[in-house]
Amino acid sequence: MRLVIVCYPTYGGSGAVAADLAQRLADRGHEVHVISYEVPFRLEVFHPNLLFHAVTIGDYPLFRHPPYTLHLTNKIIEVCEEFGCDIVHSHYAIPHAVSALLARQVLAERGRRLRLVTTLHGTDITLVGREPGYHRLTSYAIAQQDAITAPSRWLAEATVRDFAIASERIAVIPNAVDLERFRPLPEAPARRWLAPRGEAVLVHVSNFRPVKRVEQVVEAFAVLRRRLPAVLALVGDGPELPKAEQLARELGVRDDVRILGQQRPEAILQASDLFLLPSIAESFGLAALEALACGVPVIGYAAGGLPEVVEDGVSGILCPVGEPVCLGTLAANLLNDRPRYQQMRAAARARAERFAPGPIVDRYERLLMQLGGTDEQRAR
Ligand code: GMT
Repeated sequence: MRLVIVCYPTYGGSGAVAADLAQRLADRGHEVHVISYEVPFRLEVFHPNLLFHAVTIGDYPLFRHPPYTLHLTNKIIEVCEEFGCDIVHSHYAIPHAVSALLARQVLAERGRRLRLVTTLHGTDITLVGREPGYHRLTSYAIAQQDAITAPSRWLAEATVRDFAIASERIAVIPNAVDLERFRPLPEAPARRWLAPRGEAVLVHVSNFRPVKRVEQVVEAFAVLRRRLPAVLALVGDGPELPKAEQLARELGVRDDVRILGQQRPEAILQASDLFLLPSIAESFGLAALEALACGVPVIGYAAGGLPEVVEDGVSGILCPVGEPVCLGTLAANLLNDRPRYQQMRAAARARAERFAPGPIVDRYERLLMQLGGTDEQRAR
């Protein structure tokens, strides 16, 4: 296959999933062209069979907001024509699915037939996609795709409900985790640095947007901190981080919070005891899956697609939504019960092994191959 993958490059699940899939399809011999405005944070640029194409944005003074969607569309057309690609796989519907649709129309006029796939990731449906300013066009663009995927049944159902897409049109393909990169590491070097006095290490990894409810990470940590010596590692960066820091000060736990910025999450996860993820709704929770793969149980809310990843009471604990006291209390109880905690660590890794990349990439590959090629090839 020769295909284009369009994604966001920024620190976040959709870019990570897209970059990982691009590399694994390239490893299987497919020619993959990744398009974004920067190199996605998890993409190795010099990967065999994989090329990265940057969308360059003009700065004509008439435009207060440069029209990224048009630049992206033009880039998709250019790459498909130059390299003979006939499939565009968009990650995150807005605006990628719209650009891909427009590119398909333009290329049809020039005698090239494009097939389109969109993987919905979460807020493209649950927050942004529902906004009146986007809703009609997003609905239309999703409906026009040749195939649609979502990482959880929960997100597929939300799309059926809010975007009137027939449920049989959405394939649920979960996120995968690299089980080599994300694995338990006893005596992880970061532990002594984070917790020199042997404190418990709690961790949260995200892009610190409002949907992550980072203030509840801090509230839960403050509850737990009253029960046992502990530190909280915050990995990543984003608009809510200053608020989290301020709240830590107000709750008297700032000295126990390590603000680490963006870095390779596995080094910190391997040094951690529990992962906190109190999001309003994760469509899946790739960060939680990466924690499980490192043997770190997840403490979060029974909301969104998280219960499809974390089994309550087995590989983590899921509290009722919006109850940080429950998160902190149950996390402290768990850490104080060593046999139960050790059992949960083993269950966390075992759970993550159900999301090994091989079979998940097989599913994407099959779906893409069924769409691509000539009508005659597909009929065989
Ligand atoms: O929808 C988003 O917020 C964007 C996306 C990202 O780029 O961070 O995150 C989503 O996609 C991930 C990969 O499929 C999922 O694991 C995350 O749960 C999901 N985030 C949300 O639904 C909030």
